[in-house]
Amino acid sequence: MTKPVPTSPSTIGNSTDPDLGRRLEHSHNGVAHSLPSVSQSLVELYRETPPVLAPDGTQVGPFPAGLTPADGVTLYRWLLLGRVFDEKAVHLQRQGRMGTYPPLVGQEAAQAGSAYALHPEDWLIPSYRDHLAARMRGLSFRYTLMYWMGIEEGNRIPDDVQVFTTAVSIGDQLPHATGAALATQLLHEKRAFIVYFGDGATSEGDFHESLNFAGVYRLPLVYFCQNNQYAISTPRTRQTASATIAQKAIAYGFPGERVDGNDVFAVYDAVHRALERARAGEGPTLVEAVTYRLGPHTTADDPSRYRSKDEEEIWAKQRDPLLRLRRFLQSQNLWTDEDEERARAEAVAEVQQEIAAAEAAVQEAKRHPEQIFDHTFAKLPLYLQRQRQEFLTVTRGDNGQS
Ligand SMILES: Cc1ncc(C[n+]2csc(CCOP(=O)(O)OP(=O)(O)O)c2C)c(N)n1
Ligand SMILES: [Mg+2]
Repeated sequence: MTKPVPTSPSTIGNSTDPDLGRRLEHSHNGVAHSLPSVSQSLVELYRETPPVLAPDGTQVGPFPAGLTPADGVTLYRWLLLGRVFDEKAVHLQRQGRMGTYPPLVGQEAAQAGSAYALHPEDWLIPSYRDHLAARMRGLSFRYTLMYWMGIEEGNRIPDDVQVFTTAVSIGDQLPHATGAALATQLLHEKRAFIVYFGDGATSEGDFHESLNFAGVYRLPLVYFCQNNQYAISTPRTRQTASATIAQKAIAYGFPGERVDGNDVFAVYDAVHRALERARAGEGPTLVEAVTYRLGPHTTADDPSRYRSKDEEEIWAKQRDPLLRLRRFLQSQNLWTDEDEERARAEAVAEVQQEIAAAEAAVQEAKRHPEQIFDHTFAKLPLYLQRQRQEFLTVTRGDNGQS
């Protein structure tokens, strides 16, 4: 099913470097010694997932075990829901009804293919762009909207939803995932965790500490990197000199797999196998889903300042994950224009209902900007007391005695 793909053999595995042994001998003060041999074939830890759908929707590989073309219909509905939500959320922000918002457009297949592989007992640990994945795990969009509308109720996840809170601080969620997976292991529970993060997060110390620990303790954890080519304006090529992100797993002693993140079936395949490994006690896996952020980093960003229209068009017109899956389904007579219309209308209805619920919650919460001064310190430091006073004077014209 998968083939080992050597990236740079002479630097990865000593088995592929015939000179290495000779160079290591006599390396210290002329005293002959040799290193213990590496038992694991390092190159075999790296995989590329075989594609299932070509960008034009043609099937080029077998379906992953357990999936049928009919699953494609369910998955397509999810992809469409994600896109409709995204469109509406951006409009809300543009209308001044939401502070800021990080769009997921372009990453629907990566999120849906991975979340679809989870079992009910598994946990999903998101970053801040994983609205569709979280929704698939039962987190209503109203929570995502409340969060970005600025009320903390958005991060109060219902007890029956196995999704962690939104993590905006880059990489923070990775050690959390490690800890949660360790707890599950200590409790002998049969469940897996999947943690979502971006290409930029792989430069954080948290990423390396988390992977190192998980590798040593063989934790039931899937690291799911959506490599969307950018960390705000920093392109992937400036993020790391590694040829791939998946290969970083080799350093921590567990498999890394690179998959076309816009091929929803291939993503499912890679994540499904990684979760099975985790549940079977075989340890973590790093999955790199290669995708593209079609929108801005957030609604406060202007991508035209750091990337070309030509580049965007290639991904939008030739590699759109929705178009790819829809073309496939249509070629199988599994999807019609009427299906599309109906599914879109259903998605719009759901999202509108969620927007209404979120806006009602914001009204009810009766938050005021000065409350940002209230919950960090037991006793507000003098300089913040002054800022609060100044804020109240400017915005309300009162003396701040309230
Ligand atoms: C610790 C930390 N440093 C910097 C930031 C500012 N910041 C917000 S998003 C972002 C880029 C993250 O890129 P990536 O991990 O690729 O995720 P993406 O936004 O592409 O999904 C940065 C640097 C932050 N939120 N947290
Ligand atoms: Mg990124």
